[in-house]
Amino acid sequence: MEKAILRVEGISCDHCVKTIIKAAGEIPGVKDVSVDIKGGTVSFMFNPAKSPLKNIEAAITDAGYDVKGLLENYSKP
Ligand SMILES: [Cu+2]
Repeated sequence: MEKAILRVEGISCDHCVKTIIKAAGEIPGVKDVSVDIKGGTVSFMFNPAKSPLKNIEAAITDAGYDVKGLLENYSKP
């Protein structure tokens, strides 16, 4: 598994948080999605063999949010 933290713009309320957790959480190999409203970040664990990072970024974008960059990405067994 890998851990990633994305900087995402447009997160303003609990509804946004739920939307992002649902959108990212439905992707195969993704788990432990959490959203920091104040910090504007989305963090999660994912299995890159099942779903590459770009797919997760695309799901967040499709949900209506602006992925601005990758803050952290590292292996976490
Ligand atoms: Cu909202």
